[in-house]
Amino acid sequence: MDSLRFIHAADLHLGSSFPLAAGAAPLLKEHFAASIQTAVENLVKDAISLDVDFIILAGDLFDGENRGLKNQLFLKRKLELLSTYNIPVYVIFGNHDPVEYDYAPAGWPDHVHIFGTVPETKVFWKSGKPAAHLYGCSYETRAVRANLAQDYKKVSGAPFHIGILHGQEQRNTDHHDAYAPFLIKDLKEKEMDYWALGHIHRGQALAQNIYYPGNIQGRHRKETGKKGYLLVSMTKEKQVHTVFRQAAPITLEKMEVSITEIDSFDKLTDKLLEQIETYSNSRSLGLAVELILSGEGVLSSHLSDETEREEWREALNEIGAAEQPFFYIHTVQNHTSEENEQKEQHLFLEDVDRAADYFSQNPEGLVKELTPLVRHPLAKKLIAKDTVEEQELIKEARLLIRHLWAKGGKR
Ligand SMILES: [Mn+2]
Repeated sequence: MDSLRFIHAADLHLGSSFPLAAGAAPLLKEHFAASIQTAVENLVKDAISLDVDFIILAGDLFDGENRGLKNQLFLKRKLELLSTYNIPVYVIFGNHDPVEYDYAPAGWPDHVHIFGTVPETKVFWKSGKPAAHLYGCSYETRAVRANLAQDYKKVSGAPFHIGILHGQEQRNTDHHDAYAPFLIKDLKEKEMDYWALGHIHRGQALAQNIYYPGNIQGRHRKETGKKGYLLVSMTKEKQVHTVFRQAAPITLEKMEVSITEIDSFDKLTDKLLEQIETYSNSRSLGLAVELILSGEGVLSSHLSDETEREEWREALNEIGAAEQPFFYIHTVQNHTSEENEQKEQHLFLEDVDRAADYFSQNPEGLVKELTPLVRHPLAKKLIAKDTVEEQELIKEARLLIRHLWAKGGKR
């Protein structure tokens, strides 16, 4: 029995838009628009140069249900390159690209194996022998609430067994709207050698052989950090080893800079530029930054002025557009205060702190408070419930209230 080496990717979301790049220079906008395609090209190039056994794409290859004919033809063309190298591709579709939708069919090359909408087994052959069984299931419609994993059936006859699933771990009550929900124990019971998951955009391991690779390119402000795929190796002894590899040309980051002891905008700019330097890496075409300004000092009153803040952001982005790799500040959050402001304590602020502490220790209480809000038709357009990170929300709310309070006091 041989060892096995393959690429596990998911959530390409081809066709996705980049609203955060709306105000960027035209060339940068083009880079954002092409970034997912570039990430896919990087993945295909790597598969060839690493000479992997196969590639798994675990759902949401396309962002929209109609898939887009251009996106389909692009992906097909790129995957065709793998045929000469004998690298098959195993595909399931997820909630963004369910099978039962009237999209224009583009067709797939023969070495691209698509799983149907009931769990099925596909055989990977190597040197004339079955080398792995792959199990997968595509979404029929957008909202699949059934525990698909439960219906996967391990079939003997190959040395390796790999489950492919687009879905979400069923945790507490707050995840009752999860897609293809499962418990980690459901997956473990199947005794697969590896579970290739998709759907959650932050790469993570649920167990030593159950992984989400994360999406291939960050698109929204929450999708920060390096994005790419997992290179998975399995030894004859079924030892799993994964290495994350970057495929995304553009990285999104959240960066905090303090204004404390800084008395001019050129000094603040230098400080920020130094910080940006530390983020550059070899595959990067550019960096998209959400800037959080913190601390207290003389620049605070100017940063509170939206016009001045925007002018500074524009000046920074002119520098950023000319850099290689480029950087683009898509948002500036001002959490600064003037000197002494933060030292004033007040009963109201003490209450705010108490509430923040309470909710950070009881996040389920916050979820309960938030539910009517995120279900409101107007709010729904602005907040996607699954993108709310409770601890971060509490921190931001606390800073915002303090900031507004301090401003109001001076009027
Ligand atoms: Mn999904």
